[in-house]
Amino acid sequence: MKNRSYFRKMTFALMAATVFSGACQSNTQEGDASENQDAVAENQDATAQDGQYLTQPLVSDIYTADPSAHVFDGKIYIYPSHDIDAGVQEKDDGSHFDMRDYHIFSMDDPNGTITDHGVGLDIKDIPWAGRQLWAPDAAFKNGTYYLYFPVKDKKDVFRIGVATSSSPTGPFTPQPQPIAQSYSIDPAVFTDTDGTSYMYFGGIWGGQLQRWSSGAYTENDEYPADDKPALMPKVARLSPDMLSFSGDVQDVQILDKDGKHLLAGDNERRFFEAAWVHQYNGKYYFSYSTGDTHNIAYAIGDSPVGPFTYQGVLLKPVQGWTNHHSIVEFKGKWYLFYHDTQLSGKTHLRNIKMTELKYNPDGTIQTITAYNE
Ligand code: FUB
Repeated sequence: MKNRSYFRKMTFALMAATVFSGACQSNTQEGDASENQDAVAENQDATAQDGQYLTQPLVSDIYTADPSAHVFDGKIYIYPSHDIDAGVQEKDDGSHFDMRDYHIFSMDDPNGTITDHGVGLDIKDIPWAGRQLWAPDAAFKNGTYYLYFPVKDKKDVFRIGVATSSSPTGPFTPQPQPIAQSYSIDPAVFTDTDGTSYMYFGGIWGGQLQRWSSGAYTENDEYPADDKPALMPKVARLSPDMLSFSGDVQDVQILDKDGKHLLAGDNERRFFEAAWVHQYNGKYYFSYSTGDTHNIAYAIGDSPVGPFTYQGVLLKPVQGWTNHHSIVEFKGKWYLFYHDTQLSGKTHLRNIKMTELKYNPDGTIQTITAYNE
């Protein structure tokens, strides 16, 4: 499965992990800022010499990943996964990503400090949840904040749930059941200029999307042949109360410049997981991870439900197996949030980061190289 070895920088990773373990004691609301800053500063010393990393971790007292960033009320809020070492053996189905809660973070300014608001949702409070609380997203509508999350149910099938709060930092109260007709992982919610909200979701391999090809769940993995269209991410319109789908689940079509579907064997470009949608200059940008080829790629369309035409890579592979991002505008600049494994050197113990994202005059995105092997 791993065509990029995450052990390749083990010496460096061990050095970073040593720094991390010294900073690991604080896991409380607001954290211990001075301890955090010391750990990050030491990491910066360790990395500045060879310029291996474009940016430094935003959080260094817990492991964080899959950052979904939003601007609510003039502040940046970040909704990441909270990686833990649960002692589960690494497997291709991602069982070792055995996360159990979400911390929520905020920043007043991209160059300022980051605040940990503590646990916003815990798996033990989700009545239908089994295991593996994966990449979440958030939205705001009609005075309520919504946290969308994928988790395996008690039959070990990924579903997507929603929880609500009157505050962007929670605590969030989950609905008693998963969203009807939802499945697989990595929900991302985009609200269009007309106020309509859409959820994008799906992920292959450990994300189980390949088990829904017939429309119903099957334990068998059913992948298309390499010369057939790749499995497509999904999109559904959300109901006005943001708690259910108001229309059918549809495929998100990602086409090449000749209007043909990307093929299942086109691992460098086809969808794997981690969908995100944003709007720029009237166009809709659908970005995603190519998984086993580790890129964040993007495609552009004229409608929030596609089709989208593939454009290229916006973030090259980072250290670690997974690559997962979000894109947000704040005070006239655009930012990419992403993660890598700088602090731990381990696939399932990641740390979130951010950097500025820039567009070319034609609307294409300048490719970011955040890690030099
Ligand atoms: O964090 C668990 C999973 O790893 C996410 O859901 C995927 O997008 C990948 O980042």
